[in-house]
Amino acid sequence: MTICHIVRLTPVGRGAVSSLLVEGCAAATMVDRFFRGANGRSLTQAVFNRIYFGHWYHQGCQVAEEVIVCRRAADQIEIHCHGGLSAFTSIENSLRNAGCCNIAWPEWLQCRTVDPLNSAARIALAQAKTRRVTHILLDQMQGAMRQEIRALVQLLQDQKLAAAQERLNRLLERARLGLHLVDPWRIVLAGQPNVGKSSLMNALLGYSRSIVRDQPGTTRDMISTETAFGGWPVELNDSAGLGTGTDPVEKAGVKLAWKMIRESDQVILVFDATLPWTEEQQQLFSEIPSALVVHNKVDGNRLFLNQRPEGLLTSTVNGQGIQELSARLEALLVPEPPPAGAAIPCDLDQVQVLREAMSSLVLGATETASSELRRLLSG
Ligand SMILES: Nc1nc2c(ncn2[C@@H]2O[C@H](COP(=O)(O)OP(=O)(O)OP(=O)(O)O)[C@@H](O)[C@H]2O)c(=O)[nH]1
Ligand SMILES: [Mg+2]
Repeated sequence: MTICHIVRLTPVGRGAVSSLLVEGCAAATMVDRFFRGANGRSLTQAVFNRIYFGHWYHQGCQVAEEVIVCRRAADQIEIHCHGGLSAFTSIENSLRNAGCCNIAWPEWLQCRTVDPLNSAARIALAQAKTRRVTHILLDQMQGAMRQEIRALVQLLQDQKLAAAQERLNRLLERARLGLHLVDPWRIVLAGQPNVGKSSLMNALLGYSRSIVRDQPGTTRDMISTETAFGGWPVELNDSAGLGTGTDPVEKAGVKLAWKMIRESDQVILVFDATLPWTEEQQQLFSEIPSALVVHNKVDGNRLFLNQRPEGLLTSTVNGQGIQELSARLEALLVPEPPPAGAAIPCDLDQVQVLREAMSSLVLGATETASSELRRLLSG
Protein backbone atom coordinates (compact mmCIF):
# COMPACT_ATOMS: atom_id res chain seq x y z
CA MET A 1 0.00 0.00 0.00
CA THR A 2 1.38 3.45 -0.88
CA ILE A 3 2.00 5.84 1.97
CA CYS A 4 -0.91 7.94 3.19
CA HIS A 5 -0.36 11.26 4.87
CA ILE A 6 -2.17 12.52 7.95
CA VAL A 7 -2.74 16.28 8.14
CA ARG A 8 -4.05 17.97 11.29
CA LEU A 9 -6.65 20.42 10.05
CA THR A 10 -7.61 21.95 13.39
CA PRO A 11 -5.22 23.42 15.95
CA VAL A 12 -4.23 21.27 18.89
CA GLY A 13 -6.17 22.28 21.99
CA ARG A 14 -9.68 22.63 23.24
CA GLY A 15 -12.43 22.63 20.67
CA ALA A 16 -15.80 21.09 19.99
CA VAL A 17 -14.52 19.16 17.00
CA SER A 18 -11.11 18.05 15.83
CA SER A 19 -10.49 17.31 12.18
CA LEU A 20 -7.79 15.50 10.32
CA LEU A 21 -7.23 14.52 6.75
CA VAL A 22 -5.92 11.26 5.39
CA GLU A 23 -4.47 11.73 1.93
CA GLY A 24 -3.06 9.24 -0.54
CA CYS A 25 -4.26 6.85 -3.27
CA ALA A 26 -5.16 4.28 -0.62
CA ALA A 27 -6.83 6.76 1.79
CA ALA A 28 -10.30 5.13 1.63
CA THR A 29 -8.94 1.61 2.12
CA MET A 30 -6.73 2.81 4.95
CA VAL A 31 -9.59 4.49 6.83
CA ASP A 32 -11.83 1.46 6.15
CA ARG A 33 -9.52 -0.57 8.40
CA PHE A 34 -10.78 1.34 11.42
CA PHE A 35 -14.07 2.95 10.44
CA ARG A 36 -17.43 1.16 10.64
CA GLY A 37 -20.04 3.36 8.98
CA ALA A 38 -23.63 3.31 10.27
CA ASN A 39 -24.70 2.36 6.73
CA GLY A 40 -22.30 -0.61 6.77
CA ARG A 41 -20.71 0.40 3.47
CA SER A 42 -17.05 0.73 2.57
CA LEU A 43 -15.64 4.23 2.10
CA THR A 44 -14.40 3.21 -1.32
CA GLN A 45 -18.08 3.45 -2.31
CA ALA A 46 -18.63 6.79 -0.58
CA VAL A 47 -20.10 9.70 -2.51
CA PHE A 48 -17.72 12.67 -2.59
CA ASN A 49 -18.45 15.44 -0.08
CA ARG A 50 -21.24 13.54 1.68
CA ILE A 51 -20.82 13.02 5.40
CA TYR A 52 -21.01 9.57 6.99
CA PHE A 53 -21.50 8.86 10.66
CA GLY A 54 -19.85 5.84 12.21
CA HIS A 55 -17.39 4.49 14.76
CA TRP A 56 -13.63 4.28 14.83
CA TYR A 57 -12.31 0.99 16.22
CA HIS A 58 -8.72 1.11 17.40
CA GLN A 59 -6.89 -2.13 16.80
CA GLY A 60 -7.38 -4.59 19.63
CA CYS A 61 -9.72 -2.23 21.46
CA GLN A 62 -13.42 -2.77 22.01
CA VAL A 63 -14.26 0.85 22.79
CA ALA A 64 -15.18 2.81 19.71
CA GLU A 65 -14.89 6.51 18.98
CA GLU A 66 -17.78 8.34 17.37
CA VAL A 67 -16.66 10.01 14.16
CA ILE A 68 -17.96 11.63 11.01
CA VAL A 69 -16.03 11.05 7.84
CA CYS A 70 -16.22 12.69 4.47
CA ARG A 71 -14.59 11.63 1.23
CA ARG A 72 -13.40 14.95 -0.18
CA ALA A 73 -11.68 13.51 -3.25
CA ALA A 74 -10.58 10.12 -4.58
CA ASP A 75 -7.45 10.38 -2.47
CA GLN A 76 -8.75 12.38 0.51
CA ILE A 77 -10.79 11.36 3.55
CA GLU A 78 -11.57 13.88 6.25
CA ILE A 79 -12.20 12.56 9.75
CA HIS A 80 -14.03 14.69 12.32
CA CYS A 81 -13.96 13.50 15.91
CA HIS A 82 -14.65 14.89 19.38
CA GLY A 83 -12.60 17.96 20.24
CA GLY A 84 -9.58 17.97 22.50
CA LEU A 85 -6.55 15.78 22.25
CA SER A 86 -7.68 12.35 23.32
CA ALA A 87 -9.86 11.17 20.41
CA PHE A 88 -7.69 12.99 17.92
CA THR A 89 -4.43 11.43 19.12
CA SER A 90 -5.76 7.92 19.30
CA ILE A 91 -7.13 8.09 15.76
CA GLU A 92 -3.83 9.51 14.60
CA ASN A 93 -1.99 6.70 16.41
CA SER A 94 -4.13 4.01 14.74
CA LEU A 95 -3.28 5.47 11.36
CA ARG A 96 0.39 5.87 12.18
CA ASN A 97 0.64 2.29 13.39
CA ALA A 98 -0.88 1.25 10.07
CA GLY A 99 1.90 3.07 8.20
CA CYS A 100 0.61 6.62 7.68
CA CYS A 101 2.96 9.59 8.16
CA ASN A 102 2.17 13.01 9.59
CA ILE A 103 2.68 16.07 7.48
CA ALA A 104 2.33 19.59 8.92
CA TRP A 105 -0.56 21.53 7.40
CA PRO A 106 1.52 24.48 6.14
CA GLU A 107 3.81 22.07 4.31
CA TRP A 108 0.81 20.18 2.95
CA LEU A 109 -0.78 23.43 1.78
CA GLN A 110 2.41 24.59 0.08
CA CYS A 111 2.89 21.25 -1.68
CA ARG A 112 -0.54 21.04 -3.19
CA THR A 113 -1.39 24.65 -3.94
CA VAL A 114 -0.97 26.16 -7.37
CA ASP A 115 -0.90 29.67 -5.90
CA PRO A 116 2.04 30.15 -3.51
CA LEU A 117 0.94 33.71 -2.65
CA ASN A 118 -2.43 32.40 -1.53
CA SER A 119 -0.94 29.63 0.60
CA ALA A 120 1.57 32.02 2.20
CA ALA A 121 -1.30 34.33 3.14
CA ARG A 122 -3.31 31.41 4.56
CA ILE A 123 -0.39 30.24 6.66
CA ALA A 124 0.14 33.77 8.00
CA LEU A 125 -3.59 34.20 8.55
CA ALA A 126 -3.60 31.30 11.00
CA GLN A 127 -1.22 33.35 13.14
CA ALA A 128 -2.92 36.73 12.78
CA LYS A 129 -3.56 38.32 16.16
CA THR A 130 -5.46 41.48 15.33
CA ARG A 131 -8.36 42.43 13.11
CA ARG A 132 -6.23 44.90 11.15
CA VAL A 133 -3.68 42.22 10.31
CA THR A 134 -6.44 39.76 9.45
CA HIS A 135 -7.92 42.21 6.91
CA ILE A 136 -4.56 42.71 5.24
CA LEU A 137 -3.87 38.99 5.02
CA LEU A 138 -7.35 38.26 3.72
CA ASP A 139 -6.70 40.80 0.95
CA GLN A 140 -3.55 38.88 0.01
CA MET A 141 -5.39 35.58 0.16
CA GLN A 142 -8.01 36.99 -2.16
CA GLY A 143 -5.40 37.98 -4.70
CA ALA A 144 -4.09 41.51 -3.95
CA MET A 145 -0.44 40.45 -4.27
CA ARG A 146 -1.18 38.19 -7.21
CA GLN A 147 -2.81 41.02 -9.16
CA GLU A 148 0.05 43.36 -8.35
CA ILE A 149 2.69 40.89 -9.50
CA ARG A 150 0.74 40.23 -12.68
CA ALA A 151 0.52 43.98 -13.30
CA LEU A 152 4.27 44.28 -12.75
CA VAL A 153 5.02 41.47 -15.19
CA GLN A 154 2.77 43.15 -17.76
CA LEU A 155 4.57 46.49 -17.31
CA LEU A 156 7.89 44.77 -17.88
CA GLN A 157 6.55 43.05 -20.96
CA ASP A 158 5.38 46.42 -22.29
CA GLN A 159 8.83 47.89 -21.53
CA LYS A 160 7.30 50.43 -19.12
CA LEU A 161 10.32 50.15 -16.90
CA ALA A 162 10.03 53.36 -14.89
CA ALA A 163 6.44 52.53 -13.91
CA ALA A 164 7.45 48.96 -13.04
CA GLN A 165 10.29 50.18 -10.87
CA GLU A 166 8.03 52.62 -9.06
CA ARG A 167 5.45 49.91 -8.29
CA LEU A 168 8.09 47.44 -7.23
CA ASN A 169 9.59 50.05 -5.00
CA ARG A 170 6.23 50.66 -3.32
CA LEU A 171 5.88 46.93 -2.67
CA LEU A 172 9.33 46.82 -1.12
CA GLU A 173 8.49 49.80 1.07
CA ARG A 174 5.61 47.78 2.45
CA ALA A 175 7.82 44.75 3.11
CA ARG A 176 8.71 45.98 6.60
CA LEU A 177 5.05 46.05 7.51
CA GLY A 178 4.41 42.73 5.77
CA LEU A 179 7.11 41.00 7.79
CA HIS A 180 5.61 42.33 11.01
CA LEU A 181 2.08 41.17 10.39
CA VAL A 182 2.80 37.90 12.17
CA ASP A 183 6.14 38.58 13.83
CA PRO A 184 5.38 41.45 16.25
CA TRP A 185 7.28 44.74 16.27
CA ARG A 186 9.68 44.91 19.21
CA ILE A 187 9.41 47.98 21.37
CA VAL A 188 11.55 48.51 24.44
CA LEU A 189 11.07 50.96 27.31
CA ALA A 190 14.51 52.13 28.36
CA GLY A 191 15.96 54.77 30.65
CA GLN A 192 17.70 55.35 33.94
CA PRO A 193 16.45 53.57 37.07
CA ASN A 194 13.24 54.76 38.74
CA VAL A 195 12.09 57.07 35.93
CA GLY A 196 8.79 55.18 35.53
CA LYS A 197 9.46 52.66 32.75
CA SER A 198 7.48 49.88 34.41
CA SER A 199 4.67 52.29 35.28
CA LEU A 200 4.52 53.33 31.62
CA MET A 201 4.50 49.71 30.52
CA ASN A 202 1.49 49.08 32.76
CA ALA A 203 -0.23 52.28 31.63
CA LEU A 204 0.22 51.38 27.95
CA LEU A 205 -1.08 47.87 28.54
CA GLY A 206 -3.95 48.95 30.77
CA TYR A 207 -3.08 46.39 33.43
CA SER A 208 -0.28 45.67 35.89
CA ARG A 209 2.32 43.54 34.18
CA SER A 210 5.51 44.95 35.68
CA ILE A 211 6.34 45.52 39.34
CA VAL A 212 6.51 49.21 40.28
CA ARG A 213 8.41 50.37 43.40
CA ASP A 214 9.72 53.66 44.68
CA GLN A 215 13.30 52.46 44.54
CA PRO A 216 15.82 52.21 41.71
CA GLY A 217 16.68 48.76 40.42
CA THR A 218 13.22 47.23 40.76
CA THR A 219 13.16 45.73 37.26
CA ARG A 220 16.20 43.58 36.70
CA ASP A 221 15.18 41.17 33.98
CA MET A 222 13.40 41.83 30.71
CA ILE A 223 9.61 41.77 31.05
CA SER A 224 7.92 41.06 27.71
CA THR A 225 4.28 41.15 26.79
CA GLU A 226 2.38 40.96 23.53
CA THR A 227 -0.03 43.76 22.77
CA ALA A 228 -1.02 45.92 19.81
CA PHE A 229 -0.97 49.62 18.97
CA GLY A 230 -3.62 50.60 16.47
CA GLY A 231 -3.91 46.96 15.45
CA TRP A 232 -0.18 46.48 14.78
CA PRO A 233 1.11 43.53 16.80
CA VAL A 234 3.78 44.52 19.28
CA GLU A 235 6.05 42.82 21.79
CA LEU A 236 6.41 45.43 24.51
CA ASN A 237 9.52 45.07 26.68
CA ASP A 238 10.24 46.67 30.02
CA SER A 239 13.95 46.73 30.79
CA ALA A 240 16.23 47.20 33.78
CA GLY A 241 17.20 50.81 34.50
CA LEU A 242 20.43 51.82 32.75
CA GLY A 243 22.27 52.51 35.99
CA THR A 244 25.93 52.32 36.87
CA GLY A 245 25.62 50.02 39.89
CA THR A 246 28.21 47.30 40.49
CA ASP A 247 25.86 44.60 41.72
CA PRO A 248 26.32 41.63 39.31
CA VAL A 249 22.57 41.06 38.83
CA GLU A 250 22.03 44.75 38.10
CA LYS A 251 24.96 44.76 35.67
CA ALA A 252 23.54 41.71 33.87
CA GLY A 253 20.18 43.50 33.63
CA VAL A 254 21.80 46.58 32.10
CA LYS A 255 23.68 44.42 29.58
CA LEU A 256 20.44 42.71 28.58
CA ALA A 257 18.70 46.07 28.28
CA TRP A 258 21.33 47.35 25.85
CA LYS A 259 21.08 44.17 23.81
CA MET A 260 17.32 44.65 23.56
CA ILE A 261 17.76 48.33 22.65
CA ARG A 262 20.02 47.32 19.75
CA GLU A 263 17.66 44.59 18.53
CA SER A 264 14.37 46.43 18.89
CA ASP A 265 12.35 48.18 16.22
CA GLN A 266 11.59 51.14 18.46
CA VAL A 267 12.95 52.42 21.75
CA ILE A 268 10.94 54.59 24.13
CA LEU A 269 13.54 56.52 26.09
CA VAL A 270 12.08 57.60 29.41
CA PHE A 271 13.34 60.51 31.54
CA ASP A 272 12.12 61.83 34.88
CA ALA A 273 10.79 65.38 34.46
CA THR A 274 11.04 66.04 38.20
CA LEU A 275 14.84 65.78 38.08
CA PRO A 276 17.21 68.37 36.61
CA TRP A 277 18.68 67.52 33.19
CA THR A 278 22.20 66.16 33.60
CA GLU A 279 25.25 65.29 31.49
CA GLU A 280 24.47 61.65 32.04
CA GLN A 281 20.96 62.02 30.65
CA GLN A 282 22.29 64.01 27.70
CA GLN A 283 24.76 61.20 27.01
CA LEU A 284 22.00 58.58 27.08
CA PHE A 285 19.86 60.72 24.80
CA SER A 286 22.65 61.00 22.22
CA GLU A 287 23.37 57.28 22.37
CA ILE A 288 19.91 56.35 21.06
CA PRO A 289 19.12 59.04 18.48
CA SER A 290 16.16 57.17 16.96
CA ALA A 291 14.37 56.81 20.29
CA LEU A 292 10.97 58.25 21.05
CA VAL A 293 11.69 60.52 24.02
CA VAL A 294 9.27 60.64 26.93
CA HIS A 295 9.53 62.95 29.95
CA ASN A 296 7.53 61.22 32.65
CA LYS A 297 6.11 62.27 36.04
CA VAL A 298 4.85 65.63 34.71
CA ASP A 299 2.21 65.61 37.47
CA GLY A 300 5.05 66.42 39.90
CA ASN A 301 5.08 69.64 41.93
CA ARG A 302 8.43 70.80 40.66
CA LEU A 303 9.36 70.14 37.03
CA PHE A 304 12.62 70.71 35.15
CA LEU A 305 11.43 71.02 31.60
CA ASN A 306 13.94 73.53 30.29
CA GLN A 307 17.13 72.56 28.49
CA ARG A 308 15.96 69.07 27.77
CA PRO A 309 15.28 67.63 24.33
CA GLU A 310 11.77 67.65 22.95
CA GLY A 311 9.65 64.74 24.00
CA LEU A 312 6.22 63.59 24.99
CA LEU A 313 5.11 64.66 28.45
CA THR A 314 3.49 61.84 30.37
CA SER A 315 2.18 61.00 33.79
CA THR A 316 1.21 57.52 34.82
CA VAL A 317 -0.52 59.06 37.84
CA ASN A 318 -3.10 61.16 35.99
CA GLY A 319 -2.82 59.51 32.55
CA GLN A 320 -1.52 62.59 30.76
CA GLY A 321 0.11 61.75 27.41
CA ILE A 322 -0.50 58.01 27.58
CA GLN A 323 -2.98 57.90 24.68
CA GLU A 324 -0.75 60.21 22.70
CA LEU A 325 2.20 57.91 23.35
CA SER A 326 0.26 54.95 22.05
CA ALA A 327 -0.81 56.94 18.94
CA ARG A 328 2.78 58.08 18.33
CA LEU A 329 3.98 54.49 18.50
CA GLU A 330 1.34 53.41 16.01
CA ALA A 331 2.45 56.15 13.61
CA LEU A 332 6.14 55.42 14.08
CA LEU A 333 5.72 51.74 13.33
CA VAL A 334 3.69 52.28 10.17
CA PRO A 335 3.96 55.91 9.04
CA GLU A 336 1.83 55.30 5.93
CA PRO A 337 -0.80 52.65 6.56
CA PRO A 338 -1.68 50.92 3.30
CA PRO A 339 -5.14 51.46 1.80
CA ALA A 340 -7.65 48.60 1.95
CA GLY A 341 -6.93 45.98 -0.68
CA ALA A 342 -3.27 46.99 -1.10
CA ALA A 343 -0.74 44.35 -2.10
CA ILE A 344 1.67 43.57 0.73
CA PRO A 345 4.36 40.87 0.71
CA CYS A 346 3.81 38.82 3.84
CA ASP A 347 6.79 36.50 4.10
CA LEU A 348 10.54 36.64 3.76
CA ASP A 349 10.64 34.49 0.60
CA GLN A 350 8.38 36.94 -1.21
CA VAL A 351 10.42 39.92 -0.03
CA GLN A 352 13.60 38.21 -1.14
CA VAL A 353 12.22 37.59 -4.64
CA LEU A 354 11.04 41.21 -4.87
CA ARG A 355 14.51 42.44 -3.86
CA GLU A 356 16.13 40.22 -6.48
CA ALA A 357 13.71 41.46 -9.13
CA MET A 358 14.50 45.05 -8.18
CA SER A 359 18.26 44.44 -8.45
CA SER A 360 17.78 42.89 -11.89
CA LEU A 361 15.60 45.78 -12.97
CA VAL A 362 18.12 48.35 -11.81
CA LEU A 363 20.81 46.51 -13.80
CA GLY A 364 18.58 46.60 -16.87
CA ALA A 365 17.98 42.83 -16.85
CA THR A 366 14.27 43.09 -17.58
CA GLU A 367 13.81 39.48 -18.62
CA THR A 368 15.43 38.21 -15.42
CA ALA A 369 13.29 40.56 -13.32
CA SER A 370 10.19 39.31 -15.07
CA SER A 371 11.00 35.63 -14.58
CA GLU A 372 11.84 36.28 -10.93
CA LEU A 373 8.45 37.88 -10.41
CA ARG A 374 6.68 35.05 -12.24
CA ARG A 375 8.24 32.68 -9.72
CA LEU A 376 5.98 34.26 -7.14
CA LEU A 377 2.93 33.34 -9.18
CA SER A 378 3.73 29.70 -9.69
CA GLY A 379 6.27 28.74 -7.05
N1 LIG B 1 4.50 61.21 40.39
C1 LIG B 1 4.72 60.22 39.54
N2 LIG B 1 5.34 59.10 39.96
C2 LIG B 1 5.53 58.13 39.06
C3 LIG B 1 5.10 58.22 37.72
N3 LIG B 1 5.46 57.08 37.06
C4 LIG B 1 6.06 56.32 37.97
N4 LIG B 1 6.11 56.92 39.17
C5 LIG B 1 6.70 56.43 40.42
O1 LIG B 1 8.09 56.30 40.24
C6 LIG B 1 8.59 55.18 40.96
C7 LIG B 1 9.35 54.27 40.04
O2 LIG B 1 8.46 53.73 39.09
P1 LIG B 1 8.81 52.45 38.20
O3 LIG B 1 7.76 52.36 37.18
O4 LIG B 1 9.06 51.29 39.08
O5 LIG B 1 10.18 52.95 37.58
P2 LIG B 1 11.21 52.11 36.67
O6 LIG B 1 11.81 53.07 35.72
O7 LIG B 1 10.59 50.93 36.12
O8 LIG B 1 12.28 51.74 37.77
P3 LIG B 1 13.40 50.56 37.70
O9 LIG B 1 12.72 49.29 37.34
O10 LIG B 1 13.91 50.52 39.08
O11 LIG B 1 14.43 50.99 36.72
C8 LIG B 1 7.37 54.52 41.59
O12 LIG B 1 7.23 54.99 42.91
C9 LIG B 1 6.22 55.03 40.75
O13 LIG B 1 4.99 55.07 41.45
C10 LIG B 1 4.42 59.41 37.32
O14 LIG B 1 4.02 59.58 36.18
N5 LIG B 1 4.27 60.37 38.28
MG1 LIG C 1 11.01 48.94 36.37
